[in-house]
Amino acid sequence: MSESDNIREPSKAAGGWGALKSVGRQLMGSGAPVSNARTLLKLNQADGFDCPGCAWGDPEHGSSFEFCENGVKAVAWEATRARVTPEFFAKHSVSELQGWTDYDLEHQGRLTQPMRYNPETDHYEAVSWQEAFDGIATALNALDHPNQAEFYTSGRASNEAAFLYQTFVRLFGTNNFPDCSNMCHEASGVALTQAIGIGKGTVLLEDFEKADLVFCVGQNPGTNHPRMLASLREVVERGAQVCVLNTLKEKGLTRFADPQEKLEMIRGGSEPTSTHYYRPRLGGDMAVFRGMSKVVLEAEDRAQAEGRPAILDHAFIRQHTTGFDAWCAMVRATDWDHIEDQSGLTRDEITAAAQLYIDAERVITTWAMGITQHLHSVPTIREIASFMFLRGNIGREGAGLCPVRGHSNVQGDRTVGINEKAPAALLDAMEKELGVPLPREKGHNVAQAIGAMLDGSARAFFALGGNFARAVPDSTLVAQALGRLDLTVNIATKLNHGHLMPGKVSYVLPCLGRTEIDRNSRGERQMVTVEDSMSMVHGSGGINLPASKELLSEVRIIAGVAKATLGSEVVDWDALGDDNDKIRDMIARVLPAFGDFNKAVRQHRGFWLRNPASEREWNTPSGLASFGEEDLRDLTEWQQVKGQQATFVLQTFRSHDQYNTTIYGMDDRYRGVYGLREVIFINPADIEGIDAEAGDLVDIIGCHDDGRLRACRGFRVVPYDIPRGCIAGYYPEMNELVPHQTYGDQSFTPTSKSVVVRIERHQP
Ligand SMILES: Nc1nc2c(c(=O)[nH]1)N[C@H]1C(S)=C(S)[C@@H](COP(=O)(O)OP(=O)(O)OC[C@H]3O[C@@H](n4cnc5c(=O)[nH]c(N)nc54)[C@H](O)[C@@H]3O)O[C@H]1N2
Ligand SMILES: Nc1nc2c(c(=O)[nH]1)N[C@H]1C(S)=C(S)[C@@H](COP(=O)(O)OP(=O)(O)OC[C@H]3O[C@@H](n4cnc5c(=O)[nH]c(N)nc54)[C@H](O)[C@@H]3O)O[C@H]1N2
Ligand SMILES: [Mo]
Repeated sequence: MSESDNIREPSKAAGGWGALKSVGRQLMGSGAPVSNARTLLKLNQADGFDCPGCAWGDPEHGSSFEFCENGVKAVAWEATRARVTPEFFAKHSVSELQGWTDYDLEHQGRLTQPMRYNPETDHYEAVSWQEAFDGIATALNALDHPNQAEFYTSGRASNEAAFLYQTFVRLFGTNNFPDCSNMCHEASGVALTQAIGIGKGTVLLEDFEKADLVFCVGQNPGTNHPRMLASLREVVERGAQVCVLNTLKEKGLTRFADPQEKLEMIRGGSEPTSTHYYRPRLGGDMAVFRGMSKVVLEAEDRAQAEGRPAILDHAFIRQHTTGFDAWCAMVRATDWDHIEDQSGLTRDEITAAAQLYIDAERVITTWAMGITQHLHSVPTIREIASFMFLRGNIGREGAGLCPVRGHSNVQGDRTVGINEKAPAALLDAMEKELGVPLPREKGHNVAQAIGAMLDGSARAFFALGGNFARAVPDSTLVAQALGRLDLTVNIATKLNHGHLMPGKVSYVLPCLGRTEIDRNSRGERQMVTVEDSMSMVHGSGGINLPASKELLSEVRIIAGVAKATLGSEVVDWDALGDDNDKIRDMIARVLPAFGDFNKAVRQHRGFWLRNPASEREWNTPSGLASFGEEDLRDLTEWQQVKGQQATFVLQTFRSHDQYNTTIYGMDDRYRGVYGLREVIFINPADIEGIDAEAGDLVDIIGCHDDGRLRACRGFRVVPYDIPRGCIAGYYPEMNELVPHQTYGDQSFTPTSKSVVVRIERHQP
């Protein structure tokens, strides 16, 4: 394919016929088009299954079916006809499979049987479930200490699976819970807990219908939360404002043609999804919010001097917050040069954005990875919260904070105890429920688990879903460390690179997916539950026949491993593994917020988990919402490594055809890239600066100074409307460049959106 085939005009709007065409292709490509079309009708329905795509909420009064192009991809991906059987593993050795791409591995289809690695033949071989459970138990019990094991969770796991898993792991004796959330919204959890006493957002989907202004910051909903576009579009249609802060001009944040709107599709029309669009530099958002707060404070001064009504919500600030004076002094002392330099926006731009805020009664701020994957993500989110406190934009209709979660149940997993530093209240309640003491010392997050694997203190890795080896920074280094462990276990639906670095003893345990019917030993259908970004908990029950007769639910697999490892004296694993209602009863005893869980979840559309901050009740040490305490930093030193020519700051993000490490296809339609993932997006002026031309191949070299050579070679230069000095490329390929030693302060999240690199001429 020539270079002009790879790089073309991007689509004019997100959604539209391009999305429908893609849906058709996905359904046909799955090998089961008809049954998958039927499957889609049950997506996000009260009696169907929760979309495994993202964690955006479902509308309260949604009667028509709710899905999006990328939800379809997620479903077709799981409901494929292709199978990875024992014969497949007999044919391909692990060393051979290591050379395959992520795309090729996952396109082999669904895993069908439990497999054990045979180091003598270098092949995975089929085993019975009981052999697998016993083998894992023996290896776990042979460790010198439970803390030598790392228990990873990916955010697709249901509440029931996650709760049972943390019960098992804590009884086994460790709090080592590295979690995909550590690489994702951890900073939101940390910062919001400090600011408002709960690590979750405070808005409901209905609030978007009432907001006068939505700030949409550092996220790309057109690809990653497509159903959110409908909400943004509705805000704009109502005459309210959507102000985007994004380093790139993302298609979905400009226009959206809703494939579910028949007339619009026929007319080929589309509607705007934003009214204002500003492009800060990577990591510049704290400066933007600081600048906007400065404008608001100055406007308040003028209003006071002129005897006009106040702009600040003084009553809210007085009654509900602490730290206002100190924070104000800091904001006033920050000068405009510093703000402009750090934000990459001009004072005029920031003033115009702040004026929108001053003019709006009800404001929502949403954000995702563009905010959370930086060194200073926690202070940035504190700054966002402080800005919102100024006019009391929290805990009332149409206003609030909305971190838009990634994996469909990543928020729920945390709620039910996947937490390496679980609150004492949860551990107390678990001890009361189980009647035995549990470990209290903090466990490992992802960064610490990687450290323990690299220094040899970790000996076992167990994954409830996900693709740890590819999702983490320095992925090759970490994959090699996985291969040195005594035990690796992966519960998974599809084969990925994380399974191909087997430890001495290694198992791959295939599980049912969310779209599949799960029956217990009495033949009763089981459902699971999930929690979305708006803290709504709902049920999810599959409708397709399982991909293989051998598959077990995640819950039953966890129960099997737990029983073999710990015995059944404290917990009747067989009973819990066989009846999700029993797990839910246990969750409700440990976490009273779930109320009469089994009853509530069977109501139409589930129920809302109470969020005190959304009712202006602050579970912070002071009992008040807390203004930020950090001053604006100077990113320059961090972002420019001294003595190195032409350094750039790289963000690693998602293309339109991927789900994290799962690559559905090679196109990124909204950005005009086709058939290729090895690209870098770069400002045309910077292309000249590195003496290259559009379409050239270049090498991108990491600048982190620890003696390790980090390189992505032969990437194609794509001119793009992106601030100078900032470049962008795709994760997971570029995880080779992300150093595992640099992570966010307090969040420990890899700095995947600010990787310092230089660009060199390609050396074949
Ligand atoms: N189809 C699909 N859906 C998904 C996923 C998927 O891979 N595919 N992943 C799921 C998961 S786990 C997650 S966490 C979410 C991720 O959802 P997003 O956060 O939307 O994910 P990214 O692709 O990383 O996009 C980051 C966005 O932030 C912008 N950005 C980057 N750095 C900065 C910055 O410093 N400032 C500002 N203002 N903007 C910045 C980028 O230009 C980009 O638009 O999506 C979830 N949904
Ligand atoms: N450089 C860089 N790195 C990043 C990011 C980034 O933006 N840039 N984003 C980070 C983020 S936000 C996240 S959330 C992580 C994601 O990290 P992970 O959650 O670990 O990765 P996924 O790619 O979502 O996992 C895909 C695998 O999950 C398994 N799977 C799918 N469905 C199921 C199921 O129902 N049950 C089970 N048991 N397994 C299933 C399949 O085997 C599939 O191969 O990556 C992080 N890494
Ligand atoms: Mo995520």
